[in-house]
Amino acid sequence: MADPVTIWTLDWVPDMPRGYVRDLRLRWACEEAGIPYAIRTVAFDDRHTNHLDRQPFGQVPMLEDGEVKLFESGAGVLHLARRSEALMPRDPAGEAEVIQWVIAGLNSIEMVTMPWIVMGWSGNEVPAITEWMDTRLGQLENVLAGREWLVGDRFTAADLIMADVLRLGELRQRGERPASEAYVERVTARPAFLKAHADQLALYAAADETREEN
Ligand SMILES: N[C@@H](CCC(=O)N[C@@H](CS)C(=O)NCC(=O)O)C(=O)O
Repeated sequence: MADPVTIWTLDWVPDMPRGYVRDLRLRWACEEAGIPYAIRTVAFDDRHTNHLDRQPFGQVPMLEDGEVKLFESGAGVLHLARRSEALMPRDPAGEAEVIQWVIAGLNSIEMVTMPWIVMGWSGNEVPAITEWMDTRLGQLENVLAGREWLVGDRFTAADLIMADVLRLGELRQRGERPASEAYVERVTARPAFLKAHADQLALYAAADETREEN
């Protein structure tokens, strides 16, 4: 049996981020890899100050694996991928490509999509941000039109991160990108994703009841 890890998340969140809190990436990776994990929480209400020693931005998730203590979901997923071939091939070229695409998902795609999404919440459109995102998603669509998976011929941590970035409803409703849509459908149909997603929703449904009692 693989050594268990601890995934830290928030003890409660409002409806909106449920199913999207990034501890899901770590849960999903553990489910894919067969790594046992425990969930622990920090309080939502004073999240910006109650765990700064472990996450300097007052966010989640964090991952603990023995002496390894990490923040940043991408770092956590890559750490888990080093533990399991289910997430990352062992040949140097395949491993390097997974790292490359994980970073592309976070630093070339999510780095552009998140400002666009936050801009939408604020209602103040900045056309340059929209154009930047449309271009970037169009480029990714061209990549995904030619392949089923980002690295080699199977699912890896690169797909976990990329599909998690792309699955936001706001992005999927903007423009026509059939290959990206099919990719998100395919990757998020995996049993490991469905379990991680359902478990996160269950955590917050249970937290609602405790919160109402207090
Ligand atoms: N780059 C960070 C982003 C972490 C992040 O945005 N966490 C959100 C939950 S998904 C959070 O903690 N939000 C609470 C807040 O910022 O107040 C990562 O990937 O771990």
